[in-house]
Amino acid sequence: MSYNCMNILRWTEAKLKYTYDVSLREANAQELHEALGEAVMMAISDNWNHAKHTRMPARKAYYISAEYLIGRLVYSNLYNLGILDEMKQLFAQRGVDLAILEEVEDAALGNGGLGRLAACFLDSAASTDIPLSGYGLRYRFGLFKQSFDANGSQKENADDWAKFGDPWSYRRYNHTVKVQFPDHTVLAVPYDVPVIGYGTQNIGTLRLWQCEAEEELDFNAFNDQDYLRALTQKNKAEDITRVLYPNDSTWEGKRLRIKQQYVLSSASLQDMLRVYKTTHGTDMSHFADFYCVQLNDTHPAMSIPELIRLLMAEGLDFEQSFAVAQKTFSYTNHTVMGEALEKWNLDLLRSVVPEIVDIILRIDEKLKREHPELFIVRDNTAHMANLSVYVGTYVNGVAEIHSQILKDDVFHQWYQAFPERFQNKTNGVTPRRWMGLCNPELTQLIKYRIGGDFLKDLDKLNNLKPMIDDDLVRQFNTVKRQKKEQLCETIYKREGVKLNPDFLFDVQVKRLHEYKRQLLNALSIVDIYFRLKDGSLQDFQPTVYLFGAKSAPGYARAKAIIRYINRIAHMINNDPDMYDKMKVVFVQNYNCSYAEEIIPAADISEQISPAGTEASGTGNMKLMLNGAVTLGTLDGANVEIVKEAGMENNYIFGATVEQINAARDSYYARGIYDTNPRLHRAIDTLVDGTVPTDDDQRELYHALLDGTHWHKADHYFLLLDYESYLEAKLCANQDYGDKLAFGRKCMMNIASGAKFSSDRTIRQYAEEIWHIEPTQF
Ligand code: 26Q
Repeated sequence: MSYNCMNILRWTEAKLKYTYDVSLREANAQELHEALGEAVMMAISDNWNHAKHTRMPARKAYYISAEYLIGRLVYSNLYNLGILDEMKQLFAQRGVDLAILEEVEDAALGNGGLGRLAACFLDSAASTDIPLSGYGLRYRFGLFKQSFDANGSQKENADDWAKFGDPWSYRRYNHTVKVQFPDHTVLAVPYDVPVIGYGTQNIGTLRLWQCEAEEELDFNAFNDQDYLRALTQKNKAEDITRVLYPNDSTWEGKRLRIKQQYVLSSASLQDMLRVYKTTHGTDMSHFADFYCVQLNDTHPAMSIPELIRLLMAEGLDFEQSFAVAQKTFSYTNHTVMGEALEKWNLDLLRSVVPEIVDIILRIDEKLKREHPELFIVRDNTAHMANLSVYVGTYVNGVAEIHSQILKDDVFHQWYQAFPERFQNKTNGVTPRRWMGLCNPELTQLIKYRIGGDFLKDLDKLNNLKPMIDDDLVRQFNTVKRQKKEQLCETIYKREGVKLNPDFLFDVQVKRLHEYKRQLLNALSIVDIYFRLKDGSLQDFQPTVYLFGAKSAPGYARAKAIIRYINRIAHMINNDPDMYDKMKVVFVQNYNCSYAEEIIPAADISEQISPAGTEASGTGNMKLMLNGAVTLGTLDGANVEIVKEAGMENNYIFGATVEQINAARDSYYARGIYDTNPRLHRAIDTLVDGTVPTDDDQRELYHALLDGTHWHKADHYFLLLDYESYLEAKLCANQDYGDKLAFGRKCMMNIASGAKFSSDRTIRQYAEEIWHIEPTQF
């Protein structure tokens, strides 16, 4: 069946008429979004129902994740249905520009990489007919909206993403489940979001739980006191899914966070058990033959004791339940940094989920009987990663180097006990959103050369390699220039900064964190600036340095780095000597939709974490696929990117994991500062008044050079890598002078990007972890 665009248009018009009494032309963005969304939901309903109710495959996989960073759905849904262009045309014929929907909020139910990965996986599973459903939480407020004040400081605003309605989900009250806490019971109400595959009839489901109070407000039955108590209960329930925690990579042991995690775990498993019973009866011992669950980090790890609890309530004993759980779950780790691994104080945990604690203790006893050298509970603390390795079939890292570090380091003892459990699944990104949708110009160019639909089979990109000649490179450069012009327009509109699309675009977009070393990038820019001013740097290709990043609201150092970069930008952008040489811009509210505009315009992709800290990175893949060269360390997926695309087509610098480990104890940051006058001068701008300074910037300065009571100086080795970074950065800048040679490197990256499709990743999960096959409906 193909979709009838005229019908969708008519339904949209009808909905606008009866709900808002407006015509297509009169409708504002929100009204149009709701009406068009509803019309598309009608159009897909047959296929969606069909996909849900057709005979169950032998085994289905479920992805449980506390985050899904799905972004704006309207364009990607039309795109995956194959009707975006036709719908644009139909609307245009009626005087409506579908670009008006760019005003619609992103659904940012995630922080960064981990949440976006979950969204890419669902897209890939649907597009390759792999039977995978998602479970998550429907936060009322997604990741905060960011703006900068006159000081250059980050300000956070609530992201009430569904305040104008959410046409992309159906509330399924009939599948509501109850979740028990010692002092109250809450309802978890599911909202189902269709996951529309590309080039297939298949439509998957993302089921998001929203917490509500159990008792309906009955105005007649209540006296004043009961009424107020009922309202308190209502708030208490709704509080649980009110807000997404805005931390990324740092762990915070908050009570409400336990509740969120338990609701996600319990509601999802109750839902699976309900369906199991309707199809397979009451003998629960075969549960794992039909269900397997992937845990997206340890955020949903309470699912493990919760399944055991539910199975025991159905009559299985502990050992039987344990065996089923072990066959059901696998766990993906997304970080090597100790401070990010979840560990809960047992008393706190017991006060919120007492039965879960009892089961964790039983699991821990069993473990210690079998392996006295290992532990889940130690010092009255439950280590959720250890629980997930023990009661799971497989554990995987998200890039080769990361998976190796898990075996050598983070889970070394576990690896010795259970070597067969450890796997790697290198991350990927969906080429539909990250090429087709965000870069139709490049997609068109590639399609013209290699024919067929490479977005369904990214391996076809390899066919480009022998075709990369001057002609193709020129066409690529023309596309890149177009994407820069488009981005310049957006940035002028949103940030008020005029950029020149003839400049080199050097881009670092990702969450703000010390380990990602945005400060290293900034210091190098200051150094280059001074060198341009004093004339010691010649032949410099004019460059835009672009940053996009949100900081966790309570992360003072990260916020100081944002402020510092904004102040640097202000100084440089207002220096007339720099007009034809460089611009620095830190865009506000970097999110999925902004990424879709920035990434296609980038020439250089900054991936500069110290080796051994970034688990994978996925922005690096998106930038590669859009023809940016990587300026990066041998960390995360960068290692595999340059293995595919060639060292000679990228700019690799800095210490390797081994060198970093060797430097760890002997390293003396101040020694480098004292002997490198240029770096010295750049670092001094944190405190010497070159740009407005403040206490937090001074603290950054001391953290770099003197350390603190818990960290040695320069914990993330900025000074260690500085010279080699600057050299690589200037080399890339020089190379940009030869547009054909540089464009060829970019094209080599695109042509080598096949591995980084999440279609490949999800196929490997299906084959090597879940042991399931694609199923046509
Ligand atoms: C935990 C407890 C309390 C509050 C917040 C959190 C929390 C939330 C989100 C901890 C971590 C995250 C997100 C982590 C994340 O995004 N990791 C990234 O995952 C990507 C996908 O695998 C990798 O590519 C990145 O390297 C990794 O940093």
